[in-house]
Amino acid sequence: MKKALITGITGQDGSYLAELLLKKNYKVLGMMRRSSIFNTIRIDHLYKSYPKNFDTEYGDLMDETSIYRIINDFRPNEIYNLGAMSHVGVSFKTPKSTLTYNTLSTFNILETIKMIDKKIKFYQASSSEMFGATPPPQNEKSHFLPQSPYGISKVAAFHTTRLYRNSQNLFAANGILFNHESPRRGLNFVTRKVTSNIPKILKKEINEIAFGNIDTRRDWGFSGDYVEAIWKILQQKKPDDYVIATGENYSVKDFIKECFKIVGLDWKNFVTYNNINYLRPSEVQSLKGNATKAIKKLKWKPKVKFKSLCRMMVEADLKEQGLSLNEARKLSKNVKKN
Ligand code: NDP
Ligand code: GDR
Repeated sequence: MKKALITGITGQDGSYLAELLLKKNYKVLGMMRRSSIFNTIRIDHLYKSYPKNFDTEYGDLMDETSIYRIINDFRPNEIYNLGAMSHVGVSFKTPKSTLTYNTLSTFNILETIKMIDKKIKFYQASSSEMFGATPPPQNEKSHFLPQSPYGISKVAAFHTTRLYRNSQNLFAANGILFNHESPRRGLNFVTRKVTSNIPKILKKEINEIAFGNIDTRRDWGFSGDYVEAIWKILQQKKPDDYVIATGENYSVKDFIKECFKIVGLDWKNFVTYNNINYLRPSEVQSLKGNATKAIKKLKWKPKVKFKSLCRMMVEADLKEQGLSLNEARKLSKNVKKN
């Protein structure tokens, strides 16, 4: 039985990846940090469904003694480093801790692997944000021109991973993932912000949603598809770096428009702007990945495309707030313009 350690287990990707590995009969240990209220909502079902093969352990990416203890005790075959301060906008407000967490965490784990067992395979959650101002389409050979402290931290961690692969002969690989979303996406990322607020508009709890720049373009996929690619990256004979993307991009405005359309509302009546809270000091204008290498070598392909993703997220948020799509469409007839 293979054993996998996942950092960032309480996050969106951590939960989908754990689910995938457990279905593949792995024993999975998730590393989580202590929080003042329980934040295991995305993984609670896994403790119940896989009592023997799934567990979590307290640790912190900044505390290398905790990383050493966990790896030494659990002896995983694979480590997936998903833990990070992952919000680009917030990284402008907390640049130092973002750089520290997102970069040193990778060093801490790779150093520990080097000391304990060089056969442990390592996956680093790299990001399309690293490409920043480089125009689309972006692939593995595109330049990194990060536009945020988050982007810079991920470039440093990307190169750290390559360094340990090349200089220490470790199986250390990067997945350069473009935006991927799901009903489990954090509420302050733009897609989930849209889909979680639509039911509130329908129930007249709010009458508008404020955004920053909605002309930026992103290549949006589904997290459930992307964790499949993450797993495949560690199953290759040799460690390498792969772009994971759908190859299509849409503006934030397109996303908003599509989601409002699903429930029968005209987005223009409910959108406002708040440049102080949501406009970033510098922005990544357009991301569109070329995943040819992954499609060929990993034999991976995204299944969920843009419109299905919008529909999946809208329906999940309606359901979470007690509405069916039919009920939502009926309510939309009585919701007034802003
Ligand atoms: P989330 O923000 O949903 O999850 C991040 C996870 O990291 C959480 O479990 C969080 O714990 C944990 N974490 C943060 N800091 C620490 C720390 N100091 N010690 C221990 N754990 C910590 O992110 P996603 O699941 O969306 O993304 C997973 C990874 O992939 C991240 O590294 C992200 O940067 C990267 N990525 C994501 C993309 C996307 O579109 N989703 C695209 C490309 C890369 P807690 O719950 O306690 O906050
Ligand atoms: P991103 O995702 O920055 O691409 O990073 P996010 O959903 O935060 O922003 C996407 C785009 O929407 C614009 N935007 C807003 N964003 C947020 N969050 N809230 C708003 O109100 C708003 N209004 C407009 C943003 O400016 C941006 O252009 C995500 C994260 O998951 C990273 O961890 C990951 O590495 C990258 O995707 C790939």
